[in-house]
Amino acid sequence: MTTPVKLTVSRRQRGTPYTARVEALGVSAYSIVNRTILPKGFRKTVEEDYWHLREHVQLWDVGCQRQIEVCGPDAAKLTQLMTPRDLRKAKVGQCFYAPLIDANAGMINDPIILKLSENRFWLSIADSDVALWAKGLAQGYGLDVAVQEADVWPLAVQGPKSDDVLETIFGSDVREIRFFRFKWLEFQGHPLLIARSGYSKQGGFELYLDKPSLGLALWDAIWNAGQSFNISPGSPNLIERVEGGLLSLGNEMTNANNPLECGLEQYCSFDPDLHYIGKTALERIRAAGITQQIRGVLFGTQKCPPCRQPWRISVEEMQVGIVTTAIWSPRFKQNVALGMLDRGYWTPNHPIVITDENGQRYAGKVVALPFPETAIST
Ligand code: THG
Repeated sequence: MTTPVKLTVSRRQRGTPYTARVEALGVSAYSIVNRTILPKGFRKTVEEDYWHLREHVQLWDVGCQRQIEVCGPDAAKLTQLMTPRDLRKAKVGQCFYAPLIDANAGMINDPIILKLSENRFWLSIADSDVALWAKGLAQGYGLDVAVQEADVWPLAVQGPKSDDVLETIFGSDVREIRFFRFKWLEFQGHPLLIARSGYSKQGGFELYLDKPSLGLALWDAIWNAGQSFNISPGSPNLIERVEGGLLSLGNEMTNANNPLECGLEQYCSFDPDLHYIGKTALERIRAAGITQQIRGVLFGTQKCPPCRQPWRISVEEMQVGIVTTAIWSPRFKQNVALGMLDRGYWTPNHPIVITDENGQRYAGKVVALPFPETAIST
């Protein structure tokens, strides 16, 4: 084992408008995403947070989900060039989970795209520099468009009591927001974009604050409204995310992977009339057939360590894949994981062996994503 070291945080690792509250509530660790700090835990264990998120409501500082704003007469054209998802029928007020790919069909990012108007989009990005890619494309294609990282700071309210909490502040309008749609509702006289979305499967909202000076007031309003609903400060929960099959760029997938391997084929259009960067490469990959794909993995009856480097998956001592994220699930009473499985071994229930970074071996099996409830052993 290596000695634990501290990671020094300077101005290059940005805080958010909510950082003062997050620290007052006792944040215990940060990760860094898009050069912005992301709270990773508070005073509870990841398992306590998991149960709490499934039953109550949590407030997450997800300001690291930066918004790349694409604005101007060619905004729709540039946004469509970057993704295989067909946005031609997109309506203002809709959100789209969408892979972004390069000319080789390698994953660049997997943002939620928000259509703000016919000429204005936000790409709510995962951890890679989409602004530079978009600016380069705009320049190279000679597009009439402005690309910038917007001064917008998402805050997530997640969990089954999210509607109750936000109704206290925004009224019943908030309940009417449909999944992956957004509305502008007023906060202290300022229009605030509220979407029904978030990095959990427990329901909830994301509030895209475009006026950072209102950050602490917004946090406090939600925190105070949440008191009668047992609100806690929180962060994307690893157990919940793995069980829900939500992917993390840089962990489950990198630029070396294509969206078909990542199980994102439902977000890839091959319509002959649609044009996007990487389409020829993606068509070729599809025609040849992919050789690996993301799956769930259930393994072991003892808690595994955190997965910091990909772990080997084998069948009869032959490597057939890797585990990229793994954690003990108190509900499945086994470790749950995400990984890439080779073709021929990716069928649910296929028995496999996982070897962790300490050399510990576990018996396991492949499962479909999201993790089926029927896999819970009684
Ligand atoms: N919210 C916002 N921005 C983000 C994330 C987020 N940017 C970074 C990161 N998360 C992007 N990754 C994901 C992954 C999955 C989903 C959203 C963002 C997600 N998926 C739904 C699911 O799998 O059930 C499907 C959505 C759909 O069907 O369109 O929600 O969390 N703002």
